[in-house]
Parts: sequence; C-alpha cells; structure tokens
Amino acid sequence: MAEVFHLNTPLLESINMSKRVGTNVYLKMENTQPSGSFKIRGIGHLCQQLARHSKGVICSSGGNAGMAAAYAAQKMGVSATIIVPSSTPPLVVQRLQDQGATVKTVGKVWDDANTEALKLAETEGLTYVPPFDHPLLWKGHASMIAEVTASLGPSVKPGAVVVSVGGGGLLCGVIQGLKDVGWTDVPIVAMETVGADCFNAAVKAGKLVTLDDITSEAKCLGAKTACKQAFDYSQSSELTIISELVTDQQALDAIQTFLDEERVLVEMACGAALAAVYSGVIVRLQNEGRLPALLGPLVVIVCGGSTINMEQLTNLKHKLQS
Ligand code: PLV
Repeated sequence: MAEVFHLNTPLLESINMSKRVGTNVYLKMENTQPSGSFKIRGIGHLCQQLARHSKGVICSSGGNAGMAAAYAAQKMGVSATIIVPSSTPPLVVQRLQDQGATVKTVGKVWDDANTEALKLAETEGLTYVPPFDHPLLWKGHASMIAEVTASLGPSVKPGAVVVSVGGGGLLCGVIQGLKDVGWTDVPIVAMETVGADCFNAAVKAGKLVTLDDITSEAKCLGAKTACKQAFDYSQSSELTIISELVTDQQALDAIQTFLDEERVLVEMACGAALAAVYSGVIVRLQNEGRLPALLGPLVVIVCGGSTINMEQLTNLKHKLQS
C-alpha cells in the first residue's frame, strides 16, 4: 500500500468559540499537518497516484499547495519546482526552499503563476500538481471528514461545517467527505474575503466568474476563478452551501483572537473561516433562519497555512490600518 503523507489531526472543542455561538464548536486542526495545512491530504494523494515515477513535480501555488507538493516530493525522492506569484511573502519562499524545492516567482497573482507552471510541465516533462482543481485532491481532502465522524462518535452529527474557499478544492473535498459518510444534509458555510471572492461571485452570478484582480490580503484564497466542481455543487439542490464574505480586517481580527484564545497562529486564508464565528456570521445566519436556531455542533476546518509569522502579522496590521 502507498505511504500516506498526512496525519490524523485532532478535533478540539473550543470553549471560547462555543460560548460565542451557543453550541459546541469543534476545531479540525489541519494546521498541525506536515507542511502546515490541509493541502497535504489531497496533494499527498495526488502525488502518490501520479508522480511515483515522475521526473519531478511542478506546482503553482499561493504557498501552501507548494509546501505540500515539496513535502510529498521530498518523501518520494523526486524534485519539486514551485511557481509562486509575487504576492507570496519571502518567508514562504524560504520555507519552500528549506523543504528542498526550487522556487520561481512569476506574475502578480496565482493565475499568472499557474500559466507558467502548465507551460513548464509541458516543456520540461514534469508532473503538474494543481492546488485545488482535481478529483484526486478532493478524494484526499475528504479523509478529514471521515476523521471528524470517528472523533465525534456514532451518535453525533455536525450542525454545520465551516470552510475557507480559495479555488474551491477544500470545499469539494469536504463535500465528498460528507457524501462518503451520508451527511449531505449538513450545511456548509463557505467563507471568503472581499477581494478574493470568486466563489461568492459565481454563486451570485449563477455562473463561473473570473475576478479582475485579487485585492484581498488573504492571498492563498486568491484564485481568480473557482473550480467548476465547486460551482456545480453550489447549484445542487441536494446540498446546502452558504457562501459568505468577511473583510480582511475581520479575517485579521480572527487570527489575532485565535492566537490569544487558542494559542495557535494561522494565516489570513484560515482567518476567513474563523471569522465566521468571531465576526458573528454564524449567529446572523441563525437569526436569518438560514441555519437552524438550535444548531448541532459546529465543525470549523482550521485549514492552517505557512504564510504567517509574527513579523508578517505585524505587517498585515500596519497595511490594513493605512
Ligand atoms: N491555497 C492554495 C491556492 O492559493 C495554495 O496554493 O496554497 N486555506 C489555506 C491555508 C490555503 O492555502 C488555501 C488554498 C485555502 C484555504 C483554500 O483552498 P482551496 O483553494 O482548495 O479552496 C491560490
């Protein structure tokens, strides 16, 4: 059997968050994965399937998909080339290099880096690792829901699951996981920041939308277009996907509160999901009747992320003040 690169992560009850929402809040601590985020689940699985005899992998990334690809490649003994946009902070470039990857910075946003990665995959004969748009990624990500069911025990079902959405790979994986365990009636709250809101724009327009630019500081949510599968799920009458936005300031406030209360530092992309609780989105949805007033346990996917340290946090604070 192929080696699995990801870990089973803890499901922690948060007393502080539970107080805020009025129901038990459980945190799926994907920040504790090797490579720092949930991405290793899907990317590890995809690399096992597609890159075993590869000359090397190439991945376009805001940072975290790249971290996962570099980690998997190192474990498999193949080379990794990661193409990042200029918005990826130097600290991540360093972390990628420390993980043994060759890093190339191309363009302003992820979409530019992705065009280059696809080109190099072709010309250099490398295995292309997409960060969010592939069924093998979704299958890998789905394993986190199987773990949630095991952690909650047989008689407990979530009232809702909260996820961040960039290109929609995490969302597709969570939905696949919910399908696998027969929980398709569990609503999903899909969180983005204003300015990295391609999924919300697609849901509003009733079709896939390509954003002009990424103006949010949550750069790892910064795909200009959501993947088709995520959009198709949003149109499905069998699922309840509630797409919600928070501001960068709310995402930043969320990561600071999370650091204070849970003693864990995560990046802005993850802050979007945490802000669903801290900024009162969940309570508002309950008041609006879009989530039940008597909500079962809320599961928040703490997707994690490596594009943060204390210096970056301070930079973000200054940037958002000005
Ligand atoms: N980040 C991707 C895409 O960036 C990347 O290259 O790393 N939370 C974190 C910490 C993430 O890094 C990402 C995606 C997401 C959430 C959203 O996941 P997605 O893209 O599968 O919806 C441009």
